[in-house]
Amino acid sequence: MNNDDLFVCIDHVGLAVANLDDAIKFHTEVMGWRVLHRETNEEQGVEEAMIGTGDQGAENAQIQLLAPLRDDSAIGKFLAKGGPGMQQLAYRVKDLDAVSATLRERGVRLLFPEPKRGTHGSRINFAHPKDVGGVLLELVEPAAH
Ligand code: MC0
Repeated sequence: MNNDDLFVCIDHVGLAVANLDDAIKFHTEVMGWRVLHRETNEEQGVEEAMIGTGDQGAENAQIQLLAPLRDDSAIGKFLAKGGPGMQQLAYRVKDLDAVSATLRERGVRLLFPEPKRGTHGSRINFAHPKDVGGVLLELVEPAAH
């Protein structure tokens, strides 16, 4: 990573799914991935699982399965509008506050005034899809574990 790089790498790609257990079954039994982590995030209205290879550490990009806890959650609305599919691309950052300030200076709207809690205690925010080429972009600062 260069000093003036904003992003470290792709952290994960998020797929909206209607039912987490069904999606896990498909992605493990058919696609051959393994579940690396699973949690519920009440604030975001999601039940989620991170999948990858068995010996993969969190340093590699993962696939995130996102199922809605409520119809009026971000994932619930996404599913109602277009059905299951890729909902977000997530870039890893070292310093979310610094990257957020830079992006705001450059005219990119972030969806939350302050960071939220994401997977595994990470700090997250999102850039509006209309400002980044039609993709919902999540910024992730991993927790220091
Ligand atoms: C909406 N749009 C999208 C989009 N969602 N474009 C690309 N990807 C998406 N996922 C587009 C719509 O098509 C529409 O375009 C415009 O953006 C406004 O959409 P809307 O339908 O009016 O707005 P809403 O109410 O559906 O909200 C969209 C928004 C929302 C992105 C603001 O989903 C949100 O606040 N997301 C951030 C939180 C989140 O996604 N949480 C769940 C993951 P047109 O052209 O029709 O105007 S939680 C998570 O990921 C955590 C656990 C983690 O990783 O740690």
